Amino acid sequence: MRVVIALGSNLGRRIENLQGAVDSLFDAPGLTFVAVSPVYETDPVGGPEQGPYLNAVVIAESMLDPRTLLDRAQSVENAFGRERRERWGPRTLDVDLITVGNLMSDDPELTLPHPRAHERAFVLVPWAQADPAAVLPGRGSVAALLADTDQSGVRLRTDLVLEPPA
Ligand code: A4P
Ligand code: MG
Repeated sequence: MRVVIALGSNLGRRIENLQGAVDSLFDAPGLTFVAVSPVYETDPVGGPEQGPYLNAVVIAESMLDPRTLLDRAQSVENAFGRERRERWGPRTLDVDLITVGNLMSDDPELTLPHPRAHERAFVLVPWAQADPAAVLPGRGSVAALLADTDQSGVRLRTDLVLEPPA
């Protein structure tokens, strides 16, 4: 199944946190790298006053079950010093599962597709760059969703590049 993973960081050495996430996600067996998006500097959405984020999207193929993928995402967050203080608050690293194949789930522990992905330019813009034909199950093509989304808070950082996993 195709797996779409969103990465975000607005604390610490942001680009190093994102690169570390790319590397560690693929450290263990079960995930095969497909693509990584460009890096975007994005205005924070929701939550308290906080600094700008770097956001990117990674695409993989996997036969792991979704809970195993969530466990891996959360252990990568924890490895980068993520502290859960307040919802939508600043973080060294956020690793969210955006889609896992065409799976649909309304479990609060793992909602698929990610319940806010369809309206978030900081997810849709990098995703469309990594996979121009991308479709968000239940919502339609990412390109069409983007046409209805304000992208003014999302700026390409041509000076920053994420490498494929080491
Ligand atoms: N959870 C449920 N579904 C999922 C999923 N598909 N992927 C549960 C990952 N986790 C999922 O997440 C809270 C709980 O969501 C987890 O325990 C998991 O079981 P969290 O990472 O602990 O907390 P959070 O990230 O603060 O909450 P949430 O609701 O995931 O926040 P969002 O909606 O992801 O927003 N602005 C910019 N510019 N860039 C950003 O990256 N990120 C956020 C976080 C807010 N504003 C932002 C950005
Ligand atoms: Mg999260």
